[in-house]
Amino acid sequence: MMVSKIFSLLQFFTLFTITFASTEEATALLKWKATFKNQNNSLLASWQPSSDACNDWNNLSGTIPPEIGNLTNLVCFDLHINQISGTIPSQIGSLVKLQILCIFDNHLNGPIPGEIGYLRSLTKLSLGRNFLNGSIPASLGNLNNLSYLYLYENNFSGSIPPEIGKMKSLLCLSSHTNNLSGLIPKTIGDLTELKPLYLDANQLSGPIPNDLGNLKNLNYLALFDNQLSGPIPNDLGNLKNLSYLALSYNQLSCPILNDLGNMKNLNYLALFDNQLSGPIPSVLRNLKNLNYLVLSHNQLSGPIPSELGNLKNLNYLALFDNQLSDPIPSVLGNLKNLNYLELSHNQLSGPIPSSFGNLRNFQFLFLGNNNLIEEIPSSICNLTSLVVLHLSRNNSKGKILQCLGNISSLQYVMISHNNLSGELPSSICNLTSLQVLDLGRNNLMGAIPQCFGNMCSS
Ligand SMILES: *[C@@H]1O[C@H](CO)[C@@H](O)[C@H](O)[C@H]1NC(C)=O
Ligand SMILES: *[C@@H]1O[C@H](CO)[C@@H](O)[C@H](O)[C@H]1NC(C)=O
Ligand SMILES: *[C@@H]1O[C@H](CO)[C@@H](O)[C@H](O)[C@H]1NC(C)=O
Ligand SMILES: *[C@@H]1O[C@H](CO)[C@@H](O)[C@H](O)[C@H]1NC(C)=O
Ligand SMILES: *[C@@H]1O[C@H](CO)[C@@H](O)[C@H](O)[C@H]1NC(C)=O
Ligand SMILES: *[C@@H]1O[C@H](CO)[C@@H](O)[C@H](O)[C@H]1NC(C)=O
Ligand SMILES: *[C@@H]1O[C@H](CO)[C@@H](O)[C@H](O)[C@H]1NC(C)=O
Ligand SMILES: *[C@@H]1O[C@H](CO)[C@@H](O)[C@H](O)[C@H]1NC(C)=O
Ligand SMILES: *[C@@H]1O[C@H](CO)[C@@H](O)[C@H](O)[C@H]1NC(C)=O
Ligand SMILES: *[C@@H]1O[C@H](CO)[C@@H](O)[C@H](O)[C@H]1NC(C)=O
Ligand SMILES: *[C@@H]1O[C@H](CO)[C@@H](O)[C@H](O)[C@H]1NC(C)=O
Ligand SMILES: CC(=O)N[C@H]1CO[C@H](CO)[C@@H](O)[C@@H]1O
Repeated sequence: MMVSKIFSLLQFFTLFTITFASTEEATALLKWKATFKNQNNSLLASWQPSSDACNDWNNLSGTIPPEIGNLTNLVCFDLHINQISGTIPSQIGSLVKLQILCIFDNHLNGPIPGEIGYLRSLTKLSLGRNFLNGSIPASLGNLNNLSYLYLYENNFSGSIPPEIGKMKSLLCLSSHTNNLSGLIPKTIGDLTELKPLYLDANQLSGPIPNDLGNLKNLNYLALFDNQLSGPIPNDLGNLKNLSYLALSYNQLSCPILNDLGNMKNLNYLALFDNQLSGPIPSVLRNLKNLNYLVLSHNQLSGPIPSELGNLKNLNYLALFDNQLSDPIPSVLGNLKNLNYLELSHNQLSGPIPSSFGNLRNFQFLFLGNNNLIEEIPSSICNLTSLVVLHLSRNNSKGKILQCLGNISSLQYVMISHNNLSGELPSSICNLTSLQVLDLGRNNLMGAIPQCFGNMCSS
């Protein structure tokens, strides 16, 4: 009677793919279940035997008791997205058959017990989005069957242990949004199976190790929002499978290396908010899959290379706040997929290329704070999707285009601080979506069109 009762309950523990070798284990499990605070949770009642061994239970609260250590046959422990609180007991180190430990998105605090290093069968360790702290235990290096290590969005501090490089099976390492400091260990370069590597939003400092260039299978590399310094290492150019490279918000310096031109699969390149200097390398023309290119807020100088006109897939291009000079290459008008262009705060001179009239997908055009002294080309009026036209602080001359009134999508027109003259055309009244029209500091004259009523134009 008692035994059958236990088993009918155990049926519902679908997350434990274990054979209960002893009544001791079953007792431990039930004891733990009894610690859940919300016993009457309707989800508990609906637990069904499932083909998915790692079924998740939602909305459970309670703690993980030390007795968990008695479940020595446990293979899969999955309680992700619940409200489990307290610490991870060191007894977890007894679950030597555990292959999956998945408790992300709970309220766990305290450190990862060093005993985790005994779980030699682990293939997936997922602890993200909790309140865990302390340092990453060096014993993790013993987990040489581990493929997935997720530590993101916790409060881990201290440095990344070099032993991490011993986890030769690792495919994915995500430890972003913590408080990790010190150097990125060179040994990460030994994790040659690694595909994504996320260490962004920490306090990591020092150089990016050249050894990362050994990670031949890497497709995602996110190191942004740290305090990394020095050059972008040459060997990163070996990462031919990389599709995403984000090194922004650091203190990287020196010129952008030509080897980046080898990353033929790159579609996202973000190097903004660093101290990179020198020219924009023309070899970027090889990055034919590039979709997003942001180099803003650096100390880049020289012209915008006309080779960027080869990047036919480019959708988003931002080079603002550098020291770029010379005219804007008119071949940028070939970038048929361009939707966003921000070149503000440079020393660009000459005209706005009339070829921009070809960019039919253009929605956002920011060219303010340059020296674009010529007249605004009427081809701009062909940009029938344009939402933002920002040309403030230049020396553009001529009249405000009558045809601007044809761009019915316009919401923001900022052309203050220029040398525009003549009258404000009444066609502006057709811009029914207009939210901001800033024309201050020009040489405009005449009346403000009737349709503006009492609206102030500057
Ligand atoms: C489980 O382990 C604890 C110590 O961690 C022990 O006190 C207890 O007797 C064991 N057995 C059960 C069924 O909880
Ligand atoms: C749980 O449900 C039982 C009967 O349905 C009820 O007697 C008990 O008070 C409930 N407990 C809580 C904590 O709601
Ligand atoms: C989760 O539990 C809390 C109370 O413990 C309850 O207020 C909430 O509605 C539950 N959410 C879901 C999705 O069941
Ligand atoms: C590690 O994985 C291999 C291959 O899947 C397996 O044969 C071996 O038993 C695993 N080691 C442990 C400690 O589970
Ligand atoms: C971890 O957090 C606890 C509070 O949850 C705190 O008492 C402890 O000092 C923290 N440890 C470290 C290493 O920051
Ligand atoms: C992280 O730890 C620091 C110091 O121990 C504490 O001040 C901070 O509130 C913690 N942050 C989170 C998100 O737990
Ligand atoms: C980060 O860690 C440092 C010690 O390394 C500590 O002083 C600081 O409070 C922590 N910051 C946060 C936001 O947890
Ligand atoms: C790169 O990715 C392809 C498939 O996307 C894969 O076949 C190849 O092994 C990976 N590694 C290298 C070094 O090219
Ligand atoms: C603007 O579009 C019209 C019609 O679509 C075309 O004839 C004209 O050449 C275009 N002008 C420019 C400068 O692209
Ligand atoms: C723009 O609108 C004017 C009328 O204001 C019209 O004559 C002209 O053909 C339009 N131009 C384009 C390119 O649609
Ligand atoms: C506003 O648009 C209408 C219809 O598209 C057009 O007939 C009219 O000429 C336009 N007004 C101005 C001032 O361009
Ligand atoms: C008229 C005007 O404000 N021109 C500005 C255009 O932008 C350059 C660069 O920021 C300024 O030096 C000019 O004063």
